[in-house]
This record gives sequence, structure tokens and C-alpha cells, in this order.
Amino acid sequence: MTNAEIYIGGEWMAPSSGGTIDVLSPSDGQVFANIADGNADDIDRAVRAARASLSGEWGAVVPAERGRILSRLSTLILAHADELADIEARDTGKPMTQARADIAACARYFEFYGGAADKLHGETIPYLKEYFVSVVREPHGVTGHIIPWNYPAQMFGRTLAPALATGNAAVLKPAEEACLSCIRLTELAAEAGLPAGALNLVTGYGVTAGAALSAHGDVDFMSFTGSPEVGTMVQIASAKHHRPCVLELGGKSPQIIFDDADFDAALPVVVAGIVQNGGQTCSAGSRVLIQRSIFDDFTAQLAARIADLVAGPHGKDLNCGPLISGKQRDRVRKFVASAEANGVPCMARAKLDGDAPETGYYVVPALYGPVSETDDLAQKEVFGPLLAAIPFDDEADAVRIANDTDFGLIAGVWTNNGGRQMRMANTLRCGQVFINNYGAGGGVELPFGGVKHSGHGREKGFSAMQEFTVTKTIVLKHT
Ligand code: TXE
Repeated sequence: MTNAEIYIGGEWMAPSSGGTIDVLSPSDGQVFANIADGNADDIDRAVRAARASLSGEWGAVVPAERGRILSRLSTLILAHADELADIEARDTGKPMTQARADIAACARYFEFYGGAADKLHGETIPYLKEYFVSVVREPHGVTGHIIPWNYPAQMFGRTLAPALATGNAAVLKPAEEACLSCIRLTELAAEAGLPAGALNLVTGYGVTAGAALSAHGDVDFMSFTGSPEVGTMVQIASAKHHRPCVLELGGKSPQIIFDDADFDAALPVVVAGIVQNGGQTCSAGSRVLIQRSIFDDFTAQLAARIADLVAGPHGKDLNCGPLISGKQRDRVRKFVASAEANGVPCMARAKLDGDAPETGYYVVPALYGPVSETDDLAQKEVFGPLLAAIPFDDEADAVRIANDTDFGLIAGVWTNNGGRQMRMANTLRCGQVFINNYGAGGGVELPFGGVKHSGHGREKGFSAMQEFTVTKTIVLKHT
């Protein structure tokens, strides 16, 4: 399957460069598709088409009808779930079961925001006598969306569904490493009845198409998910035009295990939190902080579970797939090499399936511990299936270690002490706290985003309806 074209103003067309980019399967490193190599000219045309749609057909669509279109798209996604999951698994290398869950989540975004489209109310404010004041929420206008390769279909839903539900016209630049599901989803959006220009898709490299979108002077709002380095560039480019942006830049999220935790409940969730998508998840639980009195017992049980895992090609639907690219594999291998060089003990390593081709980008899940709080494995976003076990003494120590990284995206706390549950929720510095559960990627309803270097702004939930709109205060004097 391939559609090496871009989508502008309701038309599929060749990019102005005429070029294409090879798409490699992470499972075996072989080229299996190609996508259009869009550039700054294409981005400019896409932004113009988006702008024109706001004063054309799309701008005239009332909120309830926007909702119906998005709901139809949700239904279409579910009707094509097998096809989409197959595309997603092949393109990203993730096991089929995880790809299927991603497609269901994508459909759920359009269901949720389809339902929310006509429920974004304004407010009235008591003011002076003979004045009527209302505050209404309006779309920003043209929104730019740059998304990464780890969850192309989920990100498509997460960033576009609220933007479209609130009446913006969008330009999407997905990641060059994996975006085939985004292309198919764009086709389905047209089939669902989304008017021309409401959604425009330009595939291409970050340094060309991505940079052109983030620097474009006629974009009113930017939504970016990716690395902190590029997030900084996007924010600087936005600042030059005095326009807002939402940035989701990853994390180093802790799972905190107290001595009264239910081990049987915590263990599978801690494993899933680092193995899901090969650890290439912004909210991966990549640090497990364990109270010292149970450190040996908990890590022994964790190690046994990690050692039982098998990584392999997406089609075999094992616990873990390959990483997305040779670049990401080499980056994660550097963390492995540096842990070995620094004498950090490896407590368990998963197995590689015998059918995994040598040309694939495999790094098997591994548990390291005890890891020092200052070690790279405890501080840096690895974006691979490496879990760092770190001991702590008491509640205050747990909070100190948990908060002591540059990131602040999510946290998991495992304890049955009710007072401690709330104290931890209040003192952890991050955007989401899960108590006796952990939600890497879960819950479309739940506002999501970080603090510190994890970014700012909120996506998901009803918060995204606010993020993708701006208020206007209307002051009417009557007699
Ligand atoms: O990200 P990039 P990469 C983190 C994770 C990972 C690291 C590097 O730690 O190991 O980032 O991944 C587009 N102007 N996350 O190199 O480059 C690019 O085309 C505008 C966390 O893949 O940030 C893609 O569409 N756009 C994360 C998107 O930015 C540019 C998910 C992300 O790519 C650009 C991914 C530029 N100059 C990586 N350069 C998360 N928060 O979940 C690139 N892009």
C-alpha cells in the first residue's frame, strides 16, 4: 500500500519537488513503501488552502455538523480497523495487538470530540449596570500539527480531533519514519465528509516541511509532539509570530512502589509501562522507584517477568517489537553500552525471537538496578525498553527522587495508605498522577501534558477543546 502524494485543499497531488522518501519496515529494515517528500512550497500551499476553507465551506459548518462528520470518521476508522492496524504494525514495527489498540484509540478520539463539538459553552460575566458581557470561545484559525512516529494513528486523533471539533483548519506534518496510517486516515476523513481544506496533509522531512510549517507566518497555533530539542525550535518560531503553541516533549516518568503495595497488581503494570511500544512512549514508566525494604523482593519478581518477555517482528505479535529506526536503535544501544561501562548491574534481559531478522532494529527489554539517581538511565529519556530500578528510603525521599529530573509528564504511585496517596498526588511535579494504576497513553477523556522539559499546554479530554480555542470577551451596552 502506498500513496506517495500530499493532500491540499481536498486534492491528492504530487509534492512540488516530485520526490519521494523510502519507508523502511523496522522489523527487517527493508523498503516497503514510499511517501511524498513535501517541502516549504507545499506547506505554503497547504496553509493557504486551510485559510481559504475558514472563509469557505468549512467555516460555515456549524458545531453540531462538525461533530457528525467526526463521528462518521470514528465509525469509518472502526470499519477499517484491521487494515489500519496492519499498516500501523508494519510501519512502526509494533506488535499487532498494540497496533489494534492504537486504532481503537484513534477512533475513540473522533468519537469523543465528535460528541464534544457542540458542547463548548461560553459564559456571561456580571458587570456594570446596563452592560451585558459574554465570553465566547473561537477557533484559533489555521493550526499546524507536527507529530512523531511512535503512535502515528493515535497522534492523528489526539491532535486533529479537538482542533477540527472546535472549527480550526489544520495542516498536518507527520513523521517521515512512520506516517502511512495518517495518509489512509486522511482519505477516510474525506470519505466522512470533511470539507476541502479543513485538513491538509504534507509528508516530508522535519528539517524541510516541519521547519517550514513551524515558521509559517500565517499559522495561528502550533501543536508539536516530539523531542525537547525540536520543541524548543518550534516554540522559538512561534514566539517570532507571537502565537501560542502546545508542546508535548516526553518524560522520565516514575512508578513508585511503597512497601505496602500490592505486588501482584503493580508488577504487570510496571512491565507493560516500559515494554509497550518498545519503550518508545512519552509516558513510559522508565524509572521504577522501590522502597529499600522491599527492593530485593520486588526486583527479583520484576526481573523474572522481564526475562520471560520475547521481542520480535510485528507479525509474530510478541511482547515487544523492534525500535523504529537504526538511529533510535543505536541511540538506545549507547545507553546499554554506557550502563555496562559504568558497572550498572543488569538484573534481567528479555529474549530475542529466533525469526527476528538481523537487519531489523531490535533492542530487547532489560532491567537495570540498583541505578544511581544521577546515572543517565535515571535522568535521560532513553526511548527504548530499558527500565531503571532505584531504591528510596521513605516518602520524602521518593518525592525528592521522583521530582529530580528535567521532565515532569506522568507518575504512578503504588500504596494502600490513603493519606500517602493524596500527599504523593499533591507533591509530585507532573501532569498526571496514577494511584494503584498507570496510564501510559490511556484515557482519551483525561487531560494530558507535562511540566518542565516535558512541555506545556494540555491535549486530550475537554482541556484540548480549550487549548484549541481562544476566548473573546464581548461587552454590550444597552439602555
Ligand atoms: O524526534 P524529532 P526524533 C524524543 C525521544 C526520541 C528523541 C528523538 O527521546 O529518542 O525525541 O526522536 C519533526 N522543525 N521523542 O529525532 O526530531 C519530525 O519530522 C520542525 C519524544 O524522531 O523531534 C517529526 O515529525 N519539525 C516524543 C517530529 O518533529 C521537525 C516522540 C518529531 O521528530 C524538525 C518522538 C524541525 N527542525 C521523539 N525536525 C514524544 N514526546 O512522545 C524534526 N521535526
